[in-house]
Amino acid sequence: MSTTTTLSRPLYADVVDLDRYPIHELGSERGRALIDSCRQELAKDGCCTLEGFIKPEAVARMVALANQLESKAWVSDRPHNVYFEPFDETVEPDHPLAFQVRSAKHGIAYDYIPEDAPLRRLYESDDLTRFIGAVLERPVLYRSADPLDAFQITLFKPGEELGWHYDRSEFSVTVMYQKAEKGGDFEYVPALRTKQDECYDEVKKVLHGDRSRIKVQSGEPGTLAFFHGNCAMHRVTPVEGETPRINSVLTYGEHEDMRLNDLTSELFYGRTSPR
Ligand SMILES: O=C(O)CCC(=O)C(=O)O
Ligand SMILES: [Fe+2]
Repeated sequence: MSTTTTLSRPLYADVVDLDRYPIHELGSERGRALIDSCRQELAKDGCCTLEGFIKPEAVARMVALANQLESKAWVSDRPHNVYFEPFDETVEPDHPLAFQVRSAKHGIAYDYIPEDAPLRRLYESDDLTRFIGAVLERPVLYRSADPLDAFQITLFKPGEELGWHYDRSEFSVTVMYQKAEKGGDFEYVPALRTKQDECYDEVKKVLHGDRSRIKVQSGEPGTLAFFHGNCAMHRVTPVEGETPRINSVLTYGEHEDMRLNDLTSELFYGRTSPR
């Protein structure tokens, strides 16, 4: 009889390539090496991309699910500034506080996504939360408590895009399921602002077409990406061609009760409470 402990198979073993990304054994040598390399990439580029994190079969199931749920998606299309704050009419029109960008997307809320959906099972596992927390060097990290936004699926149909913006949350985690034929690139400018300085002149340059500090990531299907969305201004370029870009944003916070405010919830989901 074997005396070694038999570890139970994680509930998301069919979702993550655990040979390459052992998030179920973070304390092991391979687990620690994974965390180290993610931290280094994040510090160097302001973004860390883990290609092939999600297994192809799970990706295919998420694409099928997104197509199946498309009629439930909330379609939003509106102008905003990069801070998601009311336009400031007292400054010049090309000032970042007044400058208009556009975001248009199809958002499928958390409460439409079945409990057994591959990525929902992964999102709800404590192993993933622990892994994200370890990379971000957070002693405590919680999944968002928002019933609509904590985990969702977004389709960017032809012509849709996400304008330049900063996220309200400090960092973001995305998972790509399907790329557009053209466009739909994730573009970001690492550390464009700091907690102390909005760096308006630098922001203005990017808004007016300066590409010298922009990094581009096309995101192959199955990629999980981390980025500091609160300091790195970012956008999704307009989708061209027939194929929608499909992905999810996984939302975390340092407080147990993190939720969207009603205004943002209305904007992205057309409601503020679950069905
Ligand atoms: O879809 C992406 O790649 C980024 C999404 C994003 O920036 C957001 O939802 O705030
Ligand atoms: Fe964002």
